[in-house]
Amino acid sequence: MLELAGRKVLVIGLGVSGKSAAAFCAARGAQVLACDERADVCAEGLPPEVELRRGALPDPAAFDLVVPSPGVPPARYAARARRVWGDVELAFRALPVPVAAVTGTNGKSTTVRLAESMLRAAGLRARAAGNLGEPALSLVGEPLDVALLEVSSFQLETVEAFRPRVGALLNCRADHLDRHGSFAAYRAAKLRLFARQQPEDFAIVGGDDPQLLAEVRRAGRGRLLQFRTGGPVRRGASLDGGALLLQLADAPLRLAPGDLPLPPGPLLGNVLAALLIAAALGAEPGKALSALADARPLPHRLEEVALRDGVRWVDDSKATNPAAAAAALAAQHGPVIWIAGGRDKGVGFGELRAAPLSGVRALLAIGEAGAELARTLGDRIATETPGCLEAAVSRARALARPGDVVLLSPACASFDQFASFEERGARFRRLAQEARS
Ligand code: UMA
Repeated sequence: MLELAGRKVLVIGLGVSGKSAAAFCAARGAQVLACDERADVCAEGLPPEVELRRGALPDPAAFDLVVPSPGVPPARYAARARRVWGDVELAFRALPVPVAAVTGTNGKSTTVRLAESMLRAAGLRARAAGNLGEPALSLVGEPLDVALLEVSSFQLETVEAFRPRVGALLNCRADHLDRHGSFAAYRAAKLRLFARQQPEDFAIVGGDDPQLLAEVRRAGRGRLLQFRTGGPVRRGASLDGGALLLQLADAPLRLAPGDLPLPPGPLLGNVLAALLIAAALGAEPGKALSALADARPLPHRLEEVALRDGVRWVDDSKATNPAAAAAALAAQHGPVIWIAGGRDKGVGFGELRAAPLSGVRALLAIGEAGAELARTLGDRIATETPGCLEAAVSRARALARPGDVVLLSPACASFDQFASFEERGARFRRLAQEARS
């Protein structure tokens, strides 16, 4: 399926994805030029046979194959490239096992990790990679029964034959519009997940969004399964009293969680989606569900990082779009001092006007988008613009009373003031743990 020997391959971008792709193609006999526009990009991790170029990109037309990193916009190469495969396409072509791929605006990593532990609890050798950090190609050569991939809209722009046995689109809300140009284009990229599926494959979708459901139906030929926490579904996973109802084929299966902890709010939808993914890949559902006994929330997702003088400090730095921040606000009990802001991804904040704001005692708006956030929500809630995270935490410390939650749920990317959402969350944790009322 992969004929790379002797081919001229251009890898664009030398982050984790590009380095893995360059090494992968070189190991298969391709002649690889790896380039990055950053003058100081480091060559560590590149095999010696890969030629490295820093600075201006070469003409893609001179190569048999272009492998762009997810962060490189197609406008940089697409018009002149003969063939484009991203690292997800390469991994798919090389993996000899069924692939389940998960996309969506929010909840991808949580769902993929849950599905991974459910598959393992059912005795299958499963490993997850992709947008969650480790590149997709890290799965190639591993002893696996199934491969799990978290895929972003960026990665889905560069697939061709990619056909996951199980594809799951959890939700689709405004995000990354600075890159895709419009919500329609962003959603179209997500729907590419299903384009190559055949009737023996599964297409899983969140059932609460009728428009998305209709689009998934049209996007491919896979068997449609829905997951829903707020009502029944025809095929898929839903709740029935305190139990989980699973219906893949004809007979429904009722799973009583017993002593297993079912998470609250949007996380419950992630559990249903993960269970569907695991079951569609052959896991025995009862065994899969037992993985919940050891499930822990991932870092920076509604993670309680300090409890001081009756004030809970919650790090939700991964909430990098308005929909995620709105869900975080909805999940709080008690008054909230809300720290938000950072870099707007072309999305704006209008959606937050419909968020549950009644519990917000103060919004402390930071970063590039702080003023815009304050303008958008200032007539609804008390708002201040302390500018940076340090100042926001010190102001939160002054405002907080016992029973309050100080919530970092930014609704924005971190790149204006931090290297990543992880760095932003870690800084908040440290400041919160130092904080004394
Ligand atoms: N570069 C160029 N020219 C460009 C753009 C980038 O030369 O026009 C170079 C940069 O100088 C840099 C390199 O490309 O050296 C970075 O490439 P990259 O941004 O694709 O980063 P990677 O380290 O390869 O990480 C990528 C994903 N990054 C993005 O999608 C922006 C990671 O997702 C992913 O974990 C990793 O591959 C492994 O699959 C991150 C992300 O922010 C976490 N994803 C978005 C999200 O979750 O919202 C989609």
